[in-house]
Amino acid sequence: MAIVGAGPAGLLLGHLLHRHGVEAVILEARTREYVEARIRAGVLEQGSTEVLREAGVGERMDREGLVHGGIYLRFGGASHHIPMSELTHGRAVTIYGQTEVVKDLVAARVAAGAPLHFECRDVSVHGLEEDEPVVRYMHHGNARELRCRFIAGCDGFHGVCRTSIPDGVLSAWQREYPFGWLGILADVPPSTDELIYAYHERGFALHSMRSPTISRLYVQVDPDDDVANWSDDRVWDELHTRLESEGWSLREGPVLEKSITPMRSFVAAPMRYRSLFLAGDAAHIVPPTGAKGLNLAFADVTVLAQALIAYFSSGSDTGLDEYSERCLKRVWRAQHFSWWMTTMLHHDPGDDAYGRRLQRSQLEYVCSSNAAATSLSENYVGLPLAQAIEAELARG
Ligand code: RFL
Ligand code: PHB
Repeated sequence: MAIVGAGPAGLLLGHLLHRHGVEAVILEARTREYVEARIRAGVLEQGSTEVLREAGVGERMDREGLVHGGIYLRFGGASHHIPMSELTHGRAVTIYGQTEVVKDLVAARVAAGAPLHFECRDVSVHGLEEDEPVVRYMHHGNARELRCRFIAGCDGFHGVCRTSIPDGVLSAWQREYPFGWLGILADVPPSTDELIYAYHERGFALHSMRSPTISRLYVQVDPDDDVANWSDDRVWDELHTRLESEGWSLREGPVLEKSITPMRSFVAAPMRYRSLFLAGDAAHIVPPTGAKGLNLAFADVTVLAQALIAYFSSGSDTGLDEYSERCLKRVWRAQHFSWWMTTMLHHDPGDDAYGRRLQRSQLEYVCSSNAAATSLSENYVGLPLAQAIEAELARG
């Protein structure tokens, strides 16, 4: 196998395959330091934690991760708790940074002595219609060629794999949102025990965290805005205003990182073209409001690893043939949930007063109806991954 990209998808796929004796080479464009420091997701669904634990890479996550059984929705100056664990038979999410997941997976691969090459330049994929496709790349000034049975395109939204598929094969669906998120990492203990998602007339805000001493906070901004326009003081002012609630206050601290992310929804299907499989952000993107991107990447590669292991051990290609369809069911559920959370919680500058009243009504409904809160909760904590796959397999 050739795996393009050492993000969460490529690294977990490589790890799962290695444990079952399937050889793979992982090729990554960036340096190890860059990949390990890239601040992104923070919320792991229970299914994702189970996959990491079962694969023997959950030890630090179990020690350092923060298990959360709920979230707060904050609007109209009041906070409403959604008791997700109570509503989902005890399921929960774990707060553990993507940086940490990536560090753990890189360390496991290095310890196993399995091939993982950083700083690969000019990666290109060829012969996708053949049974022996080829990946060409430059490594430390040398031209290299890797022949393999399959290629896994785990190279993210801007990677080369998806765009190497011939025109006319893929269908794509997408939506751009008229806002982005400005995120900060702050050296200050979180001012909350669980995440706060805030709806405010000035725009959305989120109080998340990385550890008992590090907070992660976001404010909705214009997608074309420049971080240079956002002094630390201005960010804190907005956070105070948007997160405000009676009897609660926000602790400030030194800002360690600050960046703006645009928001989009995107799906390309099918997720396979002959000898090439797409997984994670290479095939689909969700706005981060539902905390689903990393979890979807893990779900994809869990399904793909099972199918590849079956293929290499018994020659069965049923799992490979069904890969795309199986993943897309979960992908579209996450697409809808992420879109729904995003449109419920953000201030759309193009929306009118009527639209804002609908948002308020929806928020009040979610916070007052057990049925509506349960729907949010089961989507947020995620479908049990192993169970969902077993059920699919049993269904044939
Ligand atoms: P990645 O992480 O983008 O990794 C792709 C890797 O491929 C490399 N690459 C190449 N390598 C070789 N040759 C090429 N030509 C290459 N082109 C690219 C890249 O350098 C990179 O190392 O994709 P992957 O593995 O599919 O993982 C997806 C996740 O990273 C992403 O979905 C999440 O971060 C999304 N996300 C969240 N997901 C969650 O589940 N929960 C969250 O709480 C959450 N919060 C977030 C997020 C994403 C955010 N941003 C910045 C978009 C919060 C934010 C702010
Ligand atoms: C994060 O901690 O970075 C985070 C948490 C929840 C989200 C998105 C991002 O919905």
